[in-house]
Amino acid sequence: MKARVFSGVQPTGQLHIGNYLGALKSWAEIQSLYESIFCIVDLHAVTLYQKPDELKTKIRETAALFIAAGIDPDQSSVMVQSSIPGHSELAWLLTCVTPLGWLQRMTQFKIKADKQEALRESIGDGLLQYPVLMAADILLYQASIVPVGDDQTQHLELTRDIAQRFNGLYGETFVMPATQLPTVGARIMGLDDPTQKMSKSAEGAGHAIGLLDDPKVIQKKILRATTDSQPAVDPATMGPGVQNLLTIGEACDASITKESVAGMRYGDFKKRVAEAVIARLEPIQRRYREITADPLYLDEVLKRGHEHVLPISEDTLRKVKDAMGVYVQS
Ligand code: AQP
Repeated sequence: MKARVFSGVQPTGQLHIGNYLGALKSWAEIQSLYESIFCIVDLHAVTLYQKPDELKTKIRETAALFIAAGIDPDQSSVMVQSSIPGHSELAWLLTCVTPLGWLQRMTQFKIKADKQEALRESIGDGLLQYPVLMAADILLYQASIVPVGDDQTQHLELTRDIAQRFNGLYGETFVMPATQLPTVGARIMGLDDPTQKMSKSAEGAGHAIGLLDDPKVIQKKILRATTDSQPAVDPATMGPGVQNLLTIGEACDASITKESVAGMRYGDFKKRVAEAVIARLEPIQRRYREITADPLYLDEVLKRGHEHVLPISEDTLRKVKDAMGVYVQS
């Protein structure tokens, strides 16, 4: 039997090159080796307010981008988190074994809670509980491999801690999942500020390269990306902005290396990186347009994904409930 892989993306904002290089690209590369489940995590998206109609559109757009980026629905299950009730049910059961202190220590919680406080908004409980829901997503399918960008490493450690605690309290129930980071592109930084992770929720038109950005827009964003005061690429002393562009370039085109760009003036280097990104995204954008031209195809893919994963989720929940002693309907 093949080991199982699970990973997900929130259907919020514009999917960007960081999501592609940190997650989707490696999913497509490894999917034939494992039994893969790729999920549109809409329950995570609503930890912050989303306009309902926009969220509905984004769920479909995200699913279409998964397929356009190379996820093959004949090989992998593409499904929507809220379509499987087990995600929220298991999240509650795991909440009951998770100490509050573990959640309050999560870096992403601290950053997002600070942001909400700065906006004088009260901090939603969902923001705190988010990592337990993520643990439930993974443990529900007994996934042993979770390919993510490195911003999720801490949440994965928490998932293992929760699984270990549950197994310790109630007996061996969950498979222990391992993180799998891509070798290049595990953390792509913002083009406007290379000290910040590229993120869908960040503001600023020049922050991220959207997977559906027009080639002219991509070129403009890269040409304007923050670098440093040096005139040309010096691999020994390059700052975080140049390093980030190099990482993006290397991950999009293997002929771009530290050695091949050494000494290039920044203008030429940026043009080279822009060319590589545009060439890498062109077939994805073309395929995306084909997929979205046929809404029935997407419905069918999501239905198939749902049907494949539902029995796995029901099996785990039955085991968890039985282990905890809560009522299992026969
Ligand atoms: N910058 C990144 N570099 C590499 N990988 C990344 N991922 C996200 N950003 C980068 C990986 O993409 C997958 C989906 O993550 P997400 O849906 O949480 O995307 P996001 O861009 O982080 O979205 P948000 O809404 O803006 O979230 P916050 O504000 O939390 O950053 C994951 O595998 C992630 O590692």
